[in-house]
Amino acid sequence: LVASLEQVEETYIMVKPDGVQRGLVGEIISRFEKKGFKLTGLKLFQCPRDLAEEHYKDLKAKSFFPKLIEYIVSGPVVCMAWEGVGVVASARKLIGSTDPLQAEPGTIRGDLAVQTGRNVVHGSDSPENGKREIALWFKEGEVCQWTSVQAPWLR
Ligand code: RTP
Repeated sequence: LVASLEQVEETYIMVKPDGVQRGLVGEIISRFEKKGFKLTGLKLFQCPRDLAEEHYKDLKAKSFFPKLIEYIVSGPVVCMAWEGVGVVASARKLIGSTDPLQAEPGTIRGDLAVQTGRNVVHGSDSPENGKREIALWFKEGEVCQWTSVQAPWLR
């Protein structure tokens, strides 16, 4: 199987507080499961302010940064680690554009969101950030490696 030789990556996906409040957790998890990726970490978590600031540190200079931090700490989030061939870019495609009005129908944001400041989900933008963010949001032992018997069919 050719694709099995390609790079298995990991990415950090997070249902933001609006996604939890609106009852979209199952719907969002389902999209990544159905695509064929492997869930390796999952928890409901009230994010402390310092962690939100560390996660979004590259956006510190942006005018929307304070509002973004308020949003992320406003209620529990669902933290997820997903593994798979090309999962980082593929997850970004499944999620859709940052501005939900620009996101294509069929994507999570295109189907389920309206505002950039309430765009229901986060996904890492590179394999390096995937690793960095999983290490930031999960403690040792919370990410679980397991063998999927479906994997040979999916890769
Ligand atoms: P994310 O990191 O959450 O997956 O989002 P992204 O890569 O699509 O977008 P990014 O530019 O990294 O922005 C991070 C999050 O900040 C909020 N945002 N608000 N103009 C605004 O009010 C504005 N711009 C960005 C969004 O929640 C965005 O997802």
